[in-house]
Amino acid sequence: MQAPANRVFSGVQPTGNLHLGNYLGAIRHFVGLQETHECLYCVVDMHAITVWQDPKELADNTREVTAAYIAAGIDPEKHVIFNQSKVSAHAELAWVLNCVARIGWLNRMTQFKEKAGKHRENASVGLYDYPVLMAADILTYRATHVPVGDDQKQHLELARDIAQKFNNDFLGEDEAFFPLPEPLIMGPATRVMSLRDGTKKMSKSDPSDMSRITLTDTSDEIAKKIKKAKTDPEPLPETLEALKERPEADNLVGIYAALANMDKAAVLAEFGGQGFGAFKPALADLATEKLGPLTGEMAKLRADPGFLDQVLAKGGEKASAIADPILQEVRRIVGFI
Ligand code: AQP
Repeated sequence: MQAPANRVFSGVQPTGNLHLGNYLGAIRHFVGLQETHECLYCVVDMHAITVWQDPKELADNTREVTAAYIAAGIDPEKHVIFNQSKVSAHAELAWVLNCVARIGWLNRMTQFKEKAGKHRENASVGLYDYPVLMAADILTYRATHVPVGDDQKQHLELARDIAQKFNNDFLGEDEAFFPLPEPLIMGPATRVMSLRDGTKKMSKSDPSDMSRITLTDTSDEIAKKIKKAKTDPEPLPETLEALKERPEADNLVGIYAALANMDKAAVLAEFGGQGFGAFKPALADLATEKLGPLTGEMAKLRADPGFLDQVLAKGGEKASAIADPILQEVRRIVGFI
């Protein structure tokens, strides 16, 4: 069975509060890859339920991520947009890979430690097993490239280890059924930080709505959040070295750079030496200009849930058509009759 040369897979969880980090770290890059790769973009609803979700909200949030994909510029006709639970191959391969992955490997996953926190004994088994399902998502399509934010790097390394061990265990050193998927971590905003704390990742589950810019915020809300964003009293530095010492300033400069398609050095060349009183309004204007059309288009798409459901249904069929023969081959390799 011929392996694909350029197949992209990635996903976003439908857990609400889709934010600027999800957009700049992931979704925006999904769009560009359509020119050069065959792309599958998934709404990972099975990942979402590793933490309890209200069923009605899960369905709404699934449509919200679908709308964000399309509004950002992903073409569901040329590529594949679908939700994970439509394609049973993900769950089936996850079981096989559960038997390949080692407990010691999962015990090292920092995201589980952060999310389970002090209540580890009470976390779902699914939350612990999340990275194996993620490996299955990618390998179900024998995807070669995975665009993600920086926080997913460790999970991608685990997916590569699992693919390698499957190949070695069943086929020997010289044969590779699964490609080792390459992470694509791109641009100046690979880890957008909270607007309230420059040492914490911007995240959907932060209790403070002021910590994130969401993809449904109005221009007034965006301006207010940027105005209130935590900063230090110094003017912006002139050099990247000096910027590194100042997490909140670094974060806002990174966001500006990503939105303006510049690098951070170019932003400092323009704003270095100026105070936040000048920089924050410029950032708010830029964010409104760039996010406004996306937010508007998302709202239009959200008003037509029937259309979004149709996109997901069609995408599910296309994804299954790719996954089914690969799963058939996995069954044969493993010895299932
Ligand atoms: N702050 C971020 N900066 C850059 N990229 C980010 N991503 C998430 N947060 C940032 C990237 O967005 C994609 C989808 O993420 P996800 O929804 O599947 O899961 P997540 O990483 O758990 O997202 P959140 O928002 O941080 O949710 P909670 O609050 O539940 O932990 C991924 O490519 C991710 O790297």
